[in-house]
Amino acid sequence: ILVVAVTASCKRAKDASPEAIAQFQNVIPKPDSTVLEGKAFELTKESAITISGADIQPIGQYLADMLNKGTGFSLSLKTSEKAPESGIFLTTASADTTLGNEGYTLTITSDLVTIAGKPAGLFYGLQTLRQLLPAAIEKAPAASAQPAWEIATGTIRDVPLYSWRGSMLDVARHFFGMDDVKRYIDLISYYKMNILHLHLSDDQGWRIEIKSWPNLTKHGGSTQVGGGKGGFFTQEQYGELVAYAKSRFITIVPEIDMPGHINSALASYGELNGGIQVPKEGRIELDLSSPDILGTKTKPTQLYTGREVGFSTLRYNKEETFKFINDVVRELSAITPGPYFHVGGDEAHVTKKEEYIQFVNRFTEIVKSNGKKMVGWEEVSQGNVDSNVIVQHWSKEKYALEAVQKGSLLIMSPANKAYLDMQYDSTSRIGLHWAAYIEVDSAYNWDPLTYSHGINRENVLGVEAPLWTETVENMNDIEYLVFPRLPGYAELGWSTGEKSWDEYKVRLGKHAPRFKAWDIDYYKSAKVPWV
Ligand code: TNX
Repeated sequence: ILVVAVTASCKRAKDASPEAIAQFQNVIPKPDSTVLEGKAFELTKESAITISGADIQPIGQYLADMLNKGTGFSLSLKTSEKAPESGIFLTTASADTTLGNEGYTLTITSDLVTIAGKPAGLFYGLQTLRQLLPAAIEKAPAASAQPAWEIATGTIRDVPLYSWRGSMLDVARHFFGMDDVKRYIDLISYYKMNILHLHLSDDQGWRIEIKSWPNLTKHGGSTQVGGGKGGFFTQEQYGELVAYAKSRFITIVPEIDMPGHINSALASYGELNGGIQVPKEGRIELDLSSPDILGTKTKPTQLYTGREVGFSTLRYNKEETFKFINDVVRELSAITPGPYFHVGGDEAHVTKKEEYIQFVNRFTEIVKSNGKKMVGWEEVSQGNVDSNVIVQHWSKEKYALEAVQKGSLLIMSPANKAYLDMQYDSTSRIGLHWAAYIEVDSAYNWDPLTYSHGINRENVLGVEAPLWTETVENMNDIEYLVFPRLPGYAELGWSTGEKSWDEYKVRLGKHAPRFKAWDIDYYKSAKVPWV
């Protein structure tokens, strides 16, 4: 007995370093409850990762890959339903029935780190664990790799506030390829977002292959704002993005913007044209000898490379148009495992109001008959929307209220708070400012619940921060506008309880070493105390 006691006392855990304790306080989004104990857990090359069952093997492997990359270790996976004595344990068996699908508990003792929850919860728990480690974990190790990585002991219990925590990437105004979209997925997943809304079509470009209407990408995808070469995803590539997102518990929401914002389709198939004039500045004059536009029955429009909105519309009085819509929704739905299909519906300024409403009603039927739940920008609330439709609020309160009265759930994306393409201030090198200048504090200082009047908690599905890309040409541009605002949107979507910019900005400032480790070209706002 004496020997046991001596052994135990020798093993008594040492205290955590001030750095490890600080990491515990700096998690974004802020966890629901955090209890710091302050001893030290050490991750070494001997640490094993144990998973409770084969069903969560990919999550275990994601964790192993992340840790091995950062530490230079070769940690491997074991499977056991029973908690091991040491190392890291991921388990889907949790006594806490209030965690839901996305909640988790993270318990760190000096010997063992345990994450418990459903698969999505485990994934979010390991993102938290990642933030408890030093920022150096995010980079391949230097030659002088450290032998032990410390985490402070304590307990975190965490459940998200909203089920829709998203960002939108506009790949239509400028096209972004596979690597960029994957990086975007990685970046948003780090902050526990679960939705990537891809804006796949607009006046300037059509970015997803539709096999029954091949000219959409062949011709309609051939340019972009400013006249660059554009591009598109094949259906196979799109499937790869969907799978990549899924492995990070992100659902892709595809958007085909209709009946406006549609010039790239009208340029590809003239019979769809509702009779428009393409703005002179930015249009590519028609080359009638081009094989791309031969074979179309009606004269197509010119391709458009400018930045104006609201000038195009599908032709309403023709069944061919609805065949087109159904073909697009059918093909894209078939390669989209997620439950949603976004039909756009915004800024259809040249569509007659009665026709607009009929379009929305037809979209509702078509999307439903293809097995998806319809999402639309707020203007769609003028149609026969109901609880089967999700409405994305971006500008006018009356539309948000109309949607709520009709029973639709809202996604909150108010342009003057949540638009990632808005400039920070008048000196920002890219971005627009029609809705507002959005400094990092302003991006954080609003409440999705009280932003619009007359809206209750049960009406709000969540928060989404869209990045429109008229002025965004490459990944550096994306990163400059998205960081450091995105972690704030993630926190508004995830964290319960009072929010204070003064408290948040300190945590945000402490993420600078992580941004640097990922080579993110972030905006160094003077409002944030960067470390
Ligand atoms: C408005 S917001 C748009 C987009 C533009 C954006 C630029 C919305 C639903 N439509 O077409 O890209 O402003 O900020």
